[in-house]
This record gives sequence, structure tokens and C-alpha cells, in this order.
Amino acid sequence: MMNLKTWIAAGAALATLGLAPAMAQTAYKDEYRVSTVVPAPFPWGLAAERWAELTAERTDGRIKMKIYPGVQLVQGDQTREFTALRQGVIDMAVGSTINWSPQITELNLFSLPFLMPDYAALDALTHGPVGEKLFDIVEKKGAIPLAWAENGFREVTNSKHPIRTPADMQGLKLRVVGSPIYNDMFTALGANPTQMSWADAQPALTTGAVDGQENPLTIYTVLKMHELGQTNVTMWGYVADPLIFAVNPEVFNSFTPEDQEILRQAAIDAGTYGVEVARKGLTGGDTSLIDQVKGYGVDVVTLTDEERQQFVDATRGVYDAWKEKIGVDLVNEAEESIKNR
Ligand code: X2X
Repeated sequence: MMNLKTWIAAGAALATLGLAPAMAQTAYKDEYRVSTVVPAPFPWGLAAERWAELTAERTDGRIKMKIYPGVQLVQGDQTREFTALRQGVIDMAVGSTINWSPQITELNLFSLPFLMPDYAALDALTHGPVGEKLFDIVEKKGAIPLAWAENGFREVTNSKHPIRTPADMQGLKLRVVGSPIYNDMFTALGANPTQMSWADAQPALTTGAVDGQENPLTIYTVLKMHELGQTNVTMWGYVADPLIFAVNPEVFNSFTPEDQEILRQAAIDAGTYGVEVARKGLTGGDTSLIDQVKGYGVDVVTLTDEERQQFVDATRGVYDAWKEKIGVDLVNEAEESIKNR
């Protein structure tokens, strides 16, 4: 623990050795506050925990991180997480691109309907030139991005009936995240979207105030949404939200270069693990998570190409309008990366 006394003692010891650092490192905090929306055992929370564990271990406890799930450091308002990170109200975060997109328009890229047909497409973006560009943008906006993890492909669920075509969405009251493109998409599909935070979404599902929602299947299973009446799931994979590990710049610069690298590598390793758990049972011939949901008596709809195309067509106008807002060059590059994946 670097309290003031030991810090002075350390400084004195260095001075005695003639090693007084030219650029004095700021004292480390006793604890760094890491924001997430959901805790373990959601893959998102597991990734954040792994980051904290690896960092503590590899820095011999110099950097201690505590996870604050439920975006509690911003009173549950996930759309304000990035601003709080930038301002230092939050030291670090593992945040969804959706939740940071109100401040960083380009992150809406991952919310373009049906841009990414599969996991390889998602990887082609996050681990290609587009991902690098997005990290540059995040840094310019005021946080140091270190690595990617994953919330996942977002599937639509509801308590009323199976959804196979946009016609099935007519009049369904669906909770969507507080990012405007989601309102646009579900309005275009004929649904009745209602924007609310994740904190408000859970009681809304429990009481039946909304008919449905969209989130990765791992969120569905950990929350046991089938017990909340969400007995219809449509695997349409229309968007996916990656997660970004990021640090407030002042906090990052207070670390020694060695510790900065340790923190970065720990994020990369935690990200690899996070992606693995986020995809478990959903990919690579392993459909065990989908089978688990079916085992609850849930109607899991997989779309035919024709059915899927109806959703693509219905949201094409939203895609085109948001392509302009995100930046035509960036979206073109993303489309190209996906084509060549
Ligand atoms: O609010 C959501 O739906 C969630 C948990 O997926 C995000 O934070 C984007």
C-alpha cells in the first residue's frame, strides 16, 4: 500500500541512491474504480474481473482494481459512462460500444443493421484497420483504449409470439438501449420501441411493462429471461456490441511505462478470455447455449435467408442514414474488411 509515508520513504531512498526520478510518478491510488454494466457471471463481468485479477497479480498488487457493476458510478445511466471516464469520475471501464456511442458517433458502426453477418466479420472489424481507427478516435475523445472484448450478437426476445418477419413486430413494445439508432431501427420495423437503461429494463421485463427486448443470449440465460415470460427468441444477429477496455488518461499517465504495459497486456488477455466465454455454446459447431434455451421450452426461431432479407430491406433506410452520420469512408472500409474476411 503506497500511503504518503511509504511514498516519502521511497522517494528518500531513491534520493539517497542518487536516483531521484526526473519525472516524478504520481502516487498510485489504493484502488481503481472499474465501471461495467453487468457483473459476473455475465461474460462482460467475467472479462472485467479477469482484467483486475491479472493486473493485480502481474503488478504484485501495485494496481488494485475494484469492479463497480450496474454503472453505479453514474447512477445507472450507461449513456454517461464514457463522459465520466473521460472526466475521471471513473478510473477505468469495460464499456459497450453502444453505451459510448452518444459521445463517439463512430461507435454506432457496430449497430448498423446486418452489417456483420458472423463472428468473423466482427473480428475483421475489431482486429483490423477499422478497429485501429476506432481506438484512435476513442483516444482523441479522451480515454486510452487497451483491448476489445464482447457482449455479443443481440437477439430479439418477446413474451407474445414468434418473430419471423417484420410483420410480427407490429405493435410490439420493445425495450431498447438509450442510443438513437435503436429507436430508428425498431420504428422502421413497425415495433413500438421504448428506450430505457438496463437498470430500468429488468423491472420492466419482470412486470410486463414491455413485451420484449434485445440482448445477447448470454444476458438472456444468466438473467433467466424465460422465467420473465420471454419465451420467444429470434436468432437474427442484426448487430453485435463489442466491449472496450479503457482507462482515464491521467490515471494511465500516472503509471510507470512498465505498469502501463502490464495493464494493457492484462486487458488483451482478459479480452481473449471474455470473447471466448461470450461465444461459448453459440459458435464453432457448439450450439449448447441455444440448446439450453430450447430446453426451457422456449421457441427459438432461426430465420431462413428470405425471412432475414425482409429485415435487411426494412432497415436499409436506417443503415443508409446512419452511414452518413458515422462517416461514409469508415463504413466503406468496414464493408471492405468484412468482404475480405
Ligand atoms: O443495456 C443493455 O442492453 C446492455 C446490458 O446490453 C448494454 O449495456 C448495452
